[in-house]
Amino acid sequence: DALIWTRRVRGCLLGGALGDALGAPFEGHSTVTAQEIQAWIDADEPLTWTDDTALQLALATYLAELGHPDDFDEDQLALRFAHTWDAEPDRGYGANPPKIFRDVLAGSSWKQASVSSFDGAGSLGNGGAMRVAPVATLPLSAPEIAAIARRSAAITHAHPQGQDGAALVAVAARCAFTSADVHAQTHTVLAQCTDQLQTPEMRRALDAVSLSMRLAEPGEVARLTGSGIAAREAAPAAIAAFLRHPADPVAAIMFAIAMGGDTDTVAAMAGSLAGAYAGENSLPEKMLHRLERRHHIVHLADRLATRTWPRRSS
Ligand code: F2R
Ligand code: MG
Ligand code: MG
Ligand code: MG
Repeated sequence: DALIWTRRVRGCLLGGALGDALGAPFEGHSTVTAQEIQAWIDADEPLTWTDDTALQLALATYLAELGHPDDFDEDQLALRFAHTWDAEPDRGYGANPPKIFRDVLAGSSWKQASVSSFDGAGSLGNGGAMRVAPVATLPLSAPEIAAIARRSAAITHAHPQGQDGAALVAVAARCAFTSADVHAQTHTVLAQCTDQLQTPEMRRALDAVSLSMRLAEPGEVARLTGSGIAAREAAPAAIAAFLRHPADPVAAIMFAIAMGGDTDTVAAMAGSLAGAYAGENSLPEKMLHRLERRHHIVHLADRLATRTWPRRSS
């Protein structure tokens, strides 16, 4: 019902922010020990999030204000992203998005800047995927969610892999929001995701997730999926962490951080997915009380949940 829906939307936004903030100190480390992670989990310091959450909240705010999914407009979203970056440019953004945001604030089109980046290849980084989970709250079918996810990513990520990463995480989040039992439905979740992918690279990356399901160690899983800044590594790594601990966001986040690599981003996506599945009540209060702007995130989640309820079921 509507209350459960609200708890899931809160869980998604809070879980993403927690994963980002918990993973941030380890970003770029090739190995992270269980003791290092546990010490940081048990610490008392504030949990400060990065660009991943700043843009995820910007997207959630945009969707909460959207009249109807058909009104989705990349120009408006690009402007919101650009203002979000401009207000706090030191959140640890990737190399390329700020170049696009600068152009947008100067009145130029995001499209030209996005398409011409990386010598015309477009970005295949994970920035489109890391912010996309709120798209899955829209009361739409999986193909429709994937299409909006791609459009939200294209503003900064013109490369097909960058957009496929966003489609993958959004469809996985839709499964998380709607599945009754992810443990029993792992293969269904992966199949629904695969159906919405367009690049052979991302399909292969998702095959690696299937293969990795028999592995217990985060390092072993990361050797199969990768866990780096490319969307084709980070998005599947996050799905792998989520599928291991769908009902326990903190465990999914810890697994993601232990994979090493782009730890804030993989943990943010894993936290969003597990939070969407397990809901707000699965997040420990002792961690939430450390989280930056926690009450703002809850308030935003409530606005988004109201806007997106009732969901269409199929
Ligand atoms: N920027 C960071 N982290 C780097 C800071 C280092 C860290 N402090 C450390 O400890 O080492 N984090 C945030 O950025 C990532 C998301 O990036 P996004 O938004 O996708 O940016 P960008 O610039 O588009 O892509 C990221 C990098 O990927 C490589 N790349 C992308 N497309 C490429 C292409 N077509 N060819 C070659 N390389 C490509 C480039 O190196 C880009 O800079 C998240 O981790 C977020 O947390
Ligand atoms: Mg970051
Ligand atoms: Mg327009
Ligand atoms: Mg990162």
